[in-house]
Amino acid sequence: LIPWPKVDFAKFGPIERREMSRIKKISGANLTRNAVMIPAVTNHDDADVTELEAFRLQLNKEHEKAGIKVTMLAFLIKACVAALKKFPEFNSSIDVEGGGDALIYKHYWNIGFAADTPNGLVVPVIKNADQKGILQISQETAELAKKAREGKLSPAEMSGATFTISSLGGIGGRYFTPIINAPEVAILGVCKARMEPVWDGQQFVPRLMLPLSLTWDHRVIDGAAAARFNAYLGQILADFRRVLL
Ligand code: CAO
Repeated sequence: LIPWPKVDFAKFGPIERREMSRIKKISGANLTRNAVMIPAVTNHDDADVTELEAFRLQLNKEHEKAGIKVTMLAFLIKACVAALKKFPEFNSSIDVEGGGDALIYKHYWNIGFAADTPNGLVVPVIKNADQKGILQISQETAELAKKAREGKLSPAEMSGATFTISSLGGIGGRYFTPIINAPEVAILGVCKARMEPVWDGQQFVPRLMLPLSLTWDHRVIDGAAAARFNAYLGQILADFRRVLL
């Protein structure tokens, strides 16, 4: 690589130097390694979450008194667990210590989720998400996100993920290309759902469409599998009864 450009910024105007947070220094090094070393590709897709969002709002009314807020993120975690079970290579890691010629399939489903904090990005983990319901996952993600913002997450609460979700849904945007959190082999980026005219075969109907961006490690996964993973995720988010099939 050619050397990084050296510029005397002060020559062009006033400047100020600020040290990066500890989290940014650590995550920066990890992100650089992951971006440079993983042959990553991103597939974009949309999921129809019209009925799911109506169900979520109904659940929120039902659980208002208990103070539980049911979130889209909780449904995404459950939908990803179902997709990871159907496509197990997405829940694997390359056996680097064993020479890199084998995959280690994990028979547990721990889902990390990116949490934005004043000091930088952290990834708390919902352990054994396959064994938990939507209400419990909603509560756990809220507690972990609060702890993250307060800088109180323990290393154990940030380790052991088998797959990560990065949701910018509460903020905005359409699609983005998340960086895989090694040694995981895929990550799902989610943006803000919006009402769109969708052709139902006869007419355009207003549907709430959720943008999904799946980044995957091409050493482990190929494009067809990624497209199938996204399509399956979309089917489940459109109708969770499909998890039972
Ligand atoms: N589409 C539309 N609206 C959405 C949505 C989506 N996909 N996801 C959430 N929302 C809405 C919710 O309905 C809620 O609206 P109300 O306040 O009106 O009820 C609002 O956004 C907040 O949602 P939420 O409470 O469910 O929280 P969240 O899931 O958006 O966020 C968390 C939780 C931890 C993911 C978030 O705080 C966060 O840190 N996001 C940033 C992650 C990040 O930085 N990723 C990038 C990593 S790469 O640098």
